[in-house]
Amino acid sequence: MNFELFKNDGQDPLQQLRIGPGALCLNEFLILDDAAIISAVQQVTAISPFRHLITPGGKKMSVAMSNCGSLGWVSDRAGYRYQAQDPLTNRAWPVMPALLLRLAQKAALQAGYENFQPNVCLINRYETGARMGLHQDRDERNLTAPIVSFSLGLPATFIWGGLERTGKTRRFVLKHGDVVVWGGPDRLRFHGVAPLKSGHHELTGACRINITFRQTGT
Ligand code: MD6
Ligand code: FE
Repeated sequence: MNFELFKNDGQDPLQQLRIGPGALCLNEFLILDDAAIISAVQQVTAISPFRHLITPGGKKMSVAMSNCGSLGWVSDRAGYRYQAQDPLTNRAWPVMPALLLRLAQKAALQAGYENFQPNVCLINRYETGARMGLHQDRDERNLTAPIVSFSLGLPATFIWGGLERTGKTRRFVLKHGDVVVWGGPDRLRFHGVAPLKSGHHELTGACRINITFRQTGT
């Protein structure tokens, strides 16, 4: 598969990179709202702080996570799941900021997914060396809805695999302001993130923030 880079049209300077039949990377889609997004993330993590979850196998994840929305993704010795309460605070996750919801819906629509109603917003913070191993996102009940993924701060190398763990992988860089939307035939692709290289970004400092929006039941 070749990644096809094309311009939207003469009026819209947005670059779009098609990475699969159901997957599109919208370059710099968030650039005008970047500072407001980071401040929305700070409002969420003031209530539900970033923490390093433990995998079912007992390892501490290198990526720090938080959530907002009616459900949040968590991991511990008992497994991966979505739950309505933050296990750190024993309270509901913070409400999803309206700006984040609006931008996620706009990106989904741009990629051809109508009526995206995310109720989960998982926020990942990568510091130098943090990585995410090859995985599928299959803890969601509703696999017909796409996932919308925002990248902010330091760039990261995204590893984009096939429908089987052993499939061929490709790599591309996700930069500040980029959005990836994927669903349909690409929804269960294996993917991961290579260890973050050290650097400094004027908005996020030494880290990368990734925000994924999902629509799921419990
Ligand atoms: C990341 N993203 O970009 C990790 N999963 O830091 C994911 O694991 C991911 O970007 C499902 C859909 C989109 C994603
Ligand atoms: Fe994922």
